[in-house]
Amino acid sequence: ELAYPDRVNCAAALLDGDGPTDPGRPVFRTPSEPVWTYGDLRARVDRIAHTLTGDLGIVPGNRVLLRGPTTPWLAACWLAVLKAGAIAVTVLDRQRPHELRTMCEIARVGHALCDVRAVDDLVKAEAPGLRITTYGGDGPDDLLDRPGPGTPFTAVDTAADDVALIAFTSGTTGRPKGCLHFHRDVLAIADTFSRHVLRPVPDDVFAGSPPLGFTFGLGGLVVFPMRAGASALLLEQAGPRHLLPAVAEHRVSVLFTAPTAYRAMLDDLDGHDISSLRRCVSAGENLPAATWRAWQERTGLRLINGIGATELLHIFISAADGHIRPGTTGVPVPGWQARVQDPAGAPVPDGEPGLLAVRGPVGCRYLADPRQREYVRDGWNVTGDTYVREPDGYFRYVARADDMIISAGYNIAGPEVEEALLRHPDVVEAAVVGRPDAHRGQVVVAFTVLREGAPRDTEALRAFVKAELAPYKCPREIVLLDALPRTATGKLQRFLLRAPQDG
Ligand code: 3SK
Repeated sequence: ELAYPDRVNCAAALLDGDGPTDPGRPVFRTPSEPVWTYGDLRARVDRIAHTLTGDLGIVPGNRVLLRGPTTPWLAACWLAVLKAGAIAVTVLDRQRPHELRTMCEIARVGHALCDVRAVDDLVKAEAPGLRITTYGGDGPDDLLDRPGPGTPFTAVDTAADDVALIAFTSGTTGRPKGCLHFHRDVLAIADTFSRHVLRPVPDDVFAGSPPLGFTFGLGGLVVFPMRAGASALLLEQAGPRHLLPAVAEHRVSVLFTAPTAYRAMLDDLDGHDISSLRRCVSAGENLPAATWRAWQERTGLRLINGIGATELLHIFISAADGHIRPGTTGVPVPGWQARVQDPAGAPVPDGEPGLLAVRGPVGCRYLADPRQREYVRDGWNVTGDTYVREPDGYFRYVARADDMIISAGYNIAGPEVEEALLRHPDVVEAAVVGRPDAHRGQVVVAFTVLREGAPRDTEALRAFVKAELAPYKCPREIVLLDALPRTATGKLQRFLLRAPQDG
């Protein structure tokens, strides 16, 4: 049971911990700037909080949009907004003007703090009534150049269930949904997944690819390290090519990224000293067992698989160390419960596929959106994933519920076919969808990205899959692409692949 006081401000709790962390300890590192210590961070957060509540007139409950690349300043703005009792509305710096405008409308955002390098699209969004303040520029109006009183800022006395954060999820299609999260939720993700699975220590250095506008990154790069008095390396460029040198140079010990990036890094491991790594978290998408095994063979490290959701803030099923079972996601993280149920909400027997339903310290609360009724049913959060629960309580991913393919009466899980393709040494990425077909209902079509220089022989690929899977699961067609379509958070957009291809 997690118990928080009735009144808690999560930013103050992260900044000060159970007693202030030694002010000289590092909190944020970057490839170029001097290290930020906890003392630096506290002083900078307080200065920003004074400006927010002074010059900018922000009062508790105001919604403040935050936008910019992953930098310590973005993290400091996020903490200052929360410390001032306002609500941080996090967006990705890849989001475009029309998406930003929609999110500002949904969240009724009045102010924005924006990295000066990311301001053009926000201005173009023309969100009604939005006041934008930039940071990181050099004009007198820049957020960081305003003189402050130089005194500590007393955190606003928020209730544990006051809203701290609005995080947007667009899923893989559709109008974005704003998810409300409380001050206590921010602490709960650290006190469940991070505490029990990562078990961080103050000397850990966290790093990874998810941006701070995605709660995967916010948790992994700000909340988890700070809750443990540890530090994080914040990278503006965090693609697979950048991660390995960064791990080596900054002695990163806890890494967060997606399965595709682990696969890409496998080709590039030689010449990089990654001996500092002790935990590697893979989430955001299904982790194929072949990727798990290849990573273990090459690095000796056991990937920590996890399923999380913006609706639930972070990861709720995973497994640690010796409990990891390749090919499964794991077990409910302590504090969480999970089950597999049918569309009417009745539990299905172990070993049979059904809808994943979870409940725990964080729940889905969409902001004014009727889709709330689909996601939360009888107190369970129904995530939209098809899962099987094994008899000993491990949860195995099957597919996104709306991605099951039904072909000539057979139920086919696209990820199983994708995993078979990924076992081929030339395949870097694979996505499998059902395409409408007059005779069979749907036929299986695969899209793959091949290693550079590999022969573009789709018949050989089909023969390879045929040797791996029952014939009815084999793709009728294999299409070669340079890249797969993905959302700003890196999730595959299968719906784009289902449409008939041009040419
Ligand atoms: O996969 C996701 O969507 C996710 C969302 C929030 C936090 C963590 C994860 C993996």
